Amino acid sequence: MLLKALDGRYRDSGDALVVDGVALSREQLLGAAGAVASRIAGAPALAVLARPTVETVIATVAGLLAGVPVVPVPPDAGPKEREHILRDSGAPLLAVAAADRGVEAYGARVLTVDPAERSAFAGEPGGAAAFILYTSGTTGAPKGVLISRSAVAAGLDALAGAWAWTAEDTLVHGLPLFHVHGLILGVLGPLRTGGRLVHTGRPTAAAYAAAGGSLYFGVPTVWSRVAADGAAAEELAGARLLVSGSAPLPVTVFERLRELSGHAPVERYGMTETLITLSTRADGERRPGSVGLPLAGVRTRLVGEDGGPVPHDGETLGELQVSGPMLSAGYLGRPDADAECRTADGWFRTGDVAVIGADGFHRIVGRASVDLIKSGGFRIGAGEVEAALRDHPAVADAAVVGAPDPDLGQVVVAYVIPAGPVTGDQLTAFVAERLSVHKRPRRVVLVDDLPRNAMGKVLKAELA
Ligand code: MLC
Ligand code: AMP
Repeated sequence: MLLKALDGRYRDSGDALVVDGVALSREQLLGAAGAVASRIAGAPALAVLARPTVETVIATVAGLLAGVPVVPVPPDAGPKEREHILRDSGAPLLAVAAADRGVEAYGARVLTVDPAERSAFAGEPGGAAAFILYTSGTTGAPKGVLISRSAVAAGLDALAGAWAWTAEDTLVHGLPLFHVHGLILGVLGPLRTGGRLVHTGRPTAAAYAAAGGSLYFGVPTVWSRVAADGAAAEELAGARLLVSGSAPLPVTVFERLRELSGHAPVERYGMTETLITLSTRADGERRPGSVGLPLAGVRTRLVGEDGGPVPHDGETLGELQVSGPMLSAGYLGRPDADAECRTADGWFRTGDVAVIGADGFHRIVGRASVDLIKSGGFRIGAGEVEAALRDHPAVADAAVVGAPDPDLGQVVVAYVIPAGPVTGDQLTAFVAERLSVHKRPRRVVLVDDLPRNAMGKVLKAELA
């Protein structure tokens, strides 16, 4: 069983989870998810408007019970992005909470999730894909990553091993429920290990401090805000393990957390396409700036620009390639994109530049492409934001880069050649309305021209 916590042994042991203040026991979760599962059985996919609510958790579990791939839709996705996800995934159903039943579903049928419903689902889970998760590439619209049930199981079990994660743990986080971090690790993790989940609605320092958990997840922006709020960080002294991931954790934040909470955070590395592949361990060294060792079943290698192997000497940079049982099954309907990131011998090219030490510890140095930006732990493709900006009638051309930022790691900055009167704030609002709000440029610079090479390609390194 994928979600061990929902089988007979655990069912009656109190609240399984609390999401933004709403509690559900395992019985309630299984009953409500069973009712949804009966209604969706046989569908090719189930889109879920993934607000941080118990309805999102119920719909996700329903998809897993019925063997229908779940397609989380970011709740703040503007019309352009939402329509793309619904049409590209082919999901005929969109699960929502009652408050959202009037939402535009672009041809999908809206299905309202009722947490009070109870029904046993007797069917057997069918298809192999558990999730189709949309994520940005360097260009174009987001692609759907096919994540199998077996990848989820292997990925979660490997993390449970590394972090000594058991049914005794209460996991606390407030991350969005439409990505690997918040949804697969943060919701299915506790349902697989049998532990409890407290989702705080938003990942604020105050909410983390008040939650009293044993295991805490955050992206570096969250940990940086916790560390800046000394009293909140001190409240976490009673926890067992603080885990950071989705972007590089600054060494200063690592050290500050250790000083205030007494815990050296565990840092782990992954991607939507691979789930988590590297981590420091609960029972091992937690080295600032390092994402540790391969998880169970994972192999890694570094490849140089000439395609040859790179020595594991802690100094020489190479592209990180990974293999393991938690890797995705490819991009939905995009064999071309898939072929680009898999090698002939079956390894996944992460696009991240790393070094590996003689002791096997990995350090992520950065991304090979300037066109993938990480802001607050969200992955943002420069090409998608540029395309949205070019849809504005007063934009002649645009180039988008990530600039360093102490809070968000990187911020989206747009260099725009105007074709008419327009302000930066108008362009920011324009992008925020069409795409997910976090993809909006936080700074817009109006320019007469963009630096280009002889081929006419914008020199982004000069802009960044
Ligand atoms: C602001 N808002 C606007 C707006 N400007 N709305 C419309 N138009 C505008 N111009 C609103 C937003 O909707 C939101 O409202 C509010 O302002 C705050 O938004 P924000 O400024 O974007 O939030 P911020 O504080 O910057 O968020 C920081 C953060 C967030 C850390 C909370 O970045 C976050 O949740 N990050 C987690 C990303 C994550 O989980 N990544 C995992 C990827 S998986 P409202 O209504 O919402 O308050 C992965 C694999 C792995 O990477 O390894 O884990
Ligand atoms: P996403 O697909 O949103 O999961 O983003 C994956 C990318 O996030 C990776 O390719 C890395 O660039 C980055 N990433 C994830 N975890 C870490 C980490 N611990 N340190 C540095 N970068 C990370």
